[in-house]
Amino acid sequence: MIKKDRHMVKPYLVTRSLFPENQESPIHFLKDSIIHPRHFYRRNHYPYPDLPPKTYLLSVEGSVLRPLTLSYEELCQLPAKTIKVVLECSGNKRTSFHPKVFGEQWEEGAMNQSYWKGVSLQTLFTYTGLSQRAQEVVFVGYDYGERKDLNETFHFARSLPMTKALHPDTILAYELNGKPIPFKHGYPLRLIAPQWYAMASVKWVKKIVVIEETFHGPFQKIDYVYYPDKDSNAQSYPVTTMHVNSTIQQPLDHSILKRGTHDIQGIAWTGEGTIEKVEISLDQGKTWKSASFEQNPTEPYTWVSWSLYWTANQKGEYSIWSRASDSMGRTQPYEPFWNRKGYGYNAICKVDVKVE
Ligand SMILES: Nc1nc2c(c(=O)[nH]1)N[C@H]1C(S)=C(S)[C@@H](COP(=O)(O)O)O[C@H]1N2
Ligand SMILES: [Mo]
Repeated sequence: MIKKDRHMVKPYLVTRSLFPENQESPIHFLKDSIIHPRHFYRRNHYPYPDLPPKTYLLSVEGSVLRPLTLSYEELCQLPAKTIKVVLECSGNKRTSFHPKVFGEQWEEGAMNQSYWKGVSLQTLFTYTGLSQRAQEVVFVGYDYGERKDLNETFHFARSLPMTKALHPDTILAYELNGKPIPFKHGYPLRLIAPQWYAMASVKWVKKIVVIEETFHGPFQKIDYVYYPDKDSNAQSYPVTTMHVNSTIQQPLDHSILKRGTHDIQGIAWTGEGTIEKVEISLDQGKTWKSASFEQNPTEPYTWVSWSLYWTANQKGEYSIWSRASDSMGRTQPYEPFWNRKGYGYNAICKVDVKVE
């Protein structure tokens, strides 16, 4: 036993900033389909909030017929569902943009896949009713702080349009992988909005407000907006669903391999539809070979693990490219869609190796 422990090496998170805490998963080493919360990336705009766990009450207010306050225990009594969901930060892979973009320099590990259990908002709204003029639902987090650009204090808050809020798989979650949500990931209650980039999945939900207009909070109207132009806000539009994407987990970028057969492995995911195909190229995209899936790729909201054997008999340098396509007919592009805040990077994934 002692011998085994001495040889065991654990992965740790990779730190981007400590205050507020922003750390990513060493995604290359995380091959399980469910990632332990210990390896769950952390993305925060503000210091962690203080919570009053004993007296916690969620309020559902605004443009509803019967406003409601609910305790954690009461919420846990309502009909619930469990869904397996990929959460990906919209800044994931930001460091790959050229020219470089300001912001947390995430590599490929600002993402996670886990089981979340909770109550559909749709179910919650059957208790409150909705006014006919209801347009969006705002989720306000307990965390707050000053924004550098506005000299003003805000809570982290985001809205969803009614259609997304009422989708049966948009849930107010209270469990992560069968246990109460760990504090850093949103205890006691967290919104889970599958298919959208993870800024939509508000942690530490304090209140839910139904509004009759569009929400103008800074995390909606300034951040999490695609600005295609470097110097102006022309043609900007909000960040919503995840782009079709893939990451090569093995071999590692710039690693040195022996001659022989290697198992190229990775994951692929998308924000609409499901993954249909992952292709690998070893000749800069001239020819592509289909990788095989390790599980049924038609499960919604999840990533699929894929692999392909590759035999390298000759010494030399190789570039391994992966390209995923989804059932909506979308394929990872050769060139990323550059935007000023660096969201939604999904160009073909490339890993260079040397065979000796
Ligand atoms: N209340 C609150 N919710 C939040 C955030 C936040 O800073 N505060 N960050 C968002 C962003 S941008 C991401 S990517 C995910 C990160 O979730 P995690 O820290 O559990 O990985 O939470 C989202 N929800
Ligand atoms: Mo994010």
